[in-house]
Amino acid sequence: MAIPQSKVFRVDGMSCQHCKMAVESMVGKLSGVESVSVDLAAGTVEVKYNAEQVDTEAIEGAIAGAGYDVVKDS
Ligand SMILES: [Cu+2]
Repeated sequence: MAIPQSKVFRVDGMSCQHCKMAVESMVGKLSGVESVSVDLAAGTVEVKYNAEQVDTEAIEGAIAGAGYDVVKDS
């Protein structure tokens, strides 16, 4: 049994409920993603996922596919 991982992504461009829904549905479609939680005020997306099924690159790709920019750390 895999332990779910959790990661908070910083995402630019999310400004309303529509953005929130778009990101949550795109990321939520990935198999291995257990939950997606968008915080519009903070500009963050918290994702819980099974690292055996999906990786952060795929999650970032889904966020980008929804039309938003993932802000890279460092
Ligand atoms: Cu919007």
